[in-house]
Amino acid sequence: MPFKQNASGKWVSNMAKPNLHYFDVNGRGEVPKLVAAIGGLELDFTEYPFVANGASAADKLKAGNVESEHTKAATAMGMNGCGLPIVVHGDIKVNQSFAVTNYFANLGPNYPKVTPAQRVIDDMFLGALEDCMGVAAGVILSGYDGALVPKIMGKVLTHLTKYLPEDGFTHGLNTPSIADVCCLVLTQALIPFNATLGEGAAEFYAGFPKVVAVGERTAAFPAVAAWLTNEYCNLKKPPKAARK
Ligand SMILES: N[C@@H](CCC(=O)N[C@@H](CS)C(=O)NCC(=O)O)C(=O)O
Repeated sequence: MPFKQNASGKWVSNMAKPNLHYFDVNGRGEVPKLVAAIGGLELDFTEYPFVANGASAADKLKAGNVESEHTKAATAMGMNGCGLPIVVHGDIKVNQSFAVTNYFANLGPNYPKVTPAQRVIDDMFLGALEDCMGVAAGVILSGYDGALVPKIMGKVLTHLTKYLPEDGFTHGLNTPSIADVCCLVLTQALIPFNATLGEGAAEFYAGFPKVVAVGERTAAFPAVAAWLTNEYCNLKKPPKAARK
């Protein structure tokens, strides 16, 4: 049995660390990494140079197949055609960032226990992040109009603000959860959000103080603050090839 439940009902795995396959930039891989850091779940990392042929499934189909390190690796592990993140853990091999994020939340010994009401809010934040990701990544990868980024982000952050507290984390727990991690990524990630908001980023974010504050509190949480200095944390980094 690769999993058993500990005394507090948390599922514990007796397999080696999950191996997270992702690019050398922030993107759909950073939320699962932050969630693992909060939960104290150790990961192995396989990192690929950032190469993509579009932001959405439709854009990728239109652009045609791309052969790169990550597509070759995906094919070699029986995951042909799957975008990253991919996680390999014993016999488990899955893609899709939502699945990977929730898997790490479930496995992390220190990840907070959330109620169904808190969990559905966390999932909503993941969906909101995905809506912004699709548009902002499309500006970088598929030639979308950059003016769409403040529009979608304005709409999404206005909505998310309704769920955010004046102090502390979204669910009032003493540990951040996925919703708080999404606030951090939406406000502090270089690729694609700050890069596509460009010079207007500071002025834009000033309009969403609650989201910024939750992001800042999440960044200051000790396990997150430590993770932000890890070599595999790409939250604020350009692709490796563009680093000095
Ligand atoms: N719905 C998928 C989308 C995955 C996806 O498009 N990932 C991007 C990086 S964030 C990617 O791997 N692009 C290159 C490719 O699809 O080959 C998810 O949420 O994981």
